[in-house]
Amino acid sequence: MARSALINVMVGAARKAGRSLARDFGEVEKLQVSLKGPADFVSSADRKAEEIVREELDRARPGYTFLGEESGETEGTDGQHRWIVDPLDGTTNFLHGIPLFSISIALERQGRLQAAIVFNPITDELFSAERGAGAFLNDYRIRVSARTSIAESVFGTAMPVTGQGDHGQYLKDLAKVMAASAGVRCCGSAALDLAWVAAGRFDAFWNRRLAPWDFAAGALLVREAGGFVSTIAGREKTMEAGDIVAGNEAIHRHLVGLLKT
Ligand code: 2AM
Ligand code: CA
Repeated sequence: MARSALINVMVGAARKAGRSLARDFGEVEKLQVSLKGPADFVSSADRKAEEIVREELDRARPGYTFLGEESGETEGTDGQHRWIVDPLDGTTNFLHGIPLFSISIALERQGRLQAAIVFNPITDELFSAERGAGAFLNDYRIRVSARTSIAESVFGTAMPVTGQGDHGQYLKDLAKVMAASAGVRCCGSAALDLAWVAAGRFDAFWNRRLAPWDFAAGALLVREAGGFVSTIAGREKTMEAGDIVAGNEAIHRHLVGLLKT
């Protein structure tokens, strides 16, 4: 597959940061993180990965605005483009030695999503999309699933944890989806969950509280794979709205209907 120069830049940044994360993940697995404790070690792995992504992107496309989970937003001189980066989505998995995490890189052009990468450096699965050019897993074109029956569908979601989100509301959502579906999976990396919707592994995904870096790349992947992305109210998804429903056309519509009521 011939990739655009832009996607090549993003892939280069994701792979370089991925090598750093994979090395650090190996240390977590071997539990050789005694000096500062695993949580400190993981946040330093996270910051290091963001620095690598930032350096690589800046070098290739100087002047673009950069929004990263670790460093916040740095306004660029370009005025047209903004990177939205989560260098380690699935931090809790990483800390626990669970090999489900990702690097998420999105590019906005004049406020619209233009290109996206979600990369799992452990499985070496690289999801990519560019506006109007489709979505890919490594070298293969991917599409959302064709299922139309909610009873046969599998859903991804991200669950709130202690001190986070509205647990009562979440349990209501979950009760509805459990009662209607073939299964609910919580993998711990929202970016990867959305990439899995794009690849047709999950039929849909929902969450009520995500930050832009958790879903920006995943949202473009789903759209370019032929799927739909909106808020729970069914409105057009914006970067500001934290809630999200993504899926193939039929299951997206069913899920919005279920969660809205
Ligand atoms: P993280 O690993 O980068 O923290 C967990 O199921 C998913 O929700 C992960 O993608 C996680 O991202 C994200 N997440 C965790 N805490 C969050 C918060 N307070 N706001 C938004 N997203 C969060
Ligand atoms: Ca995240």
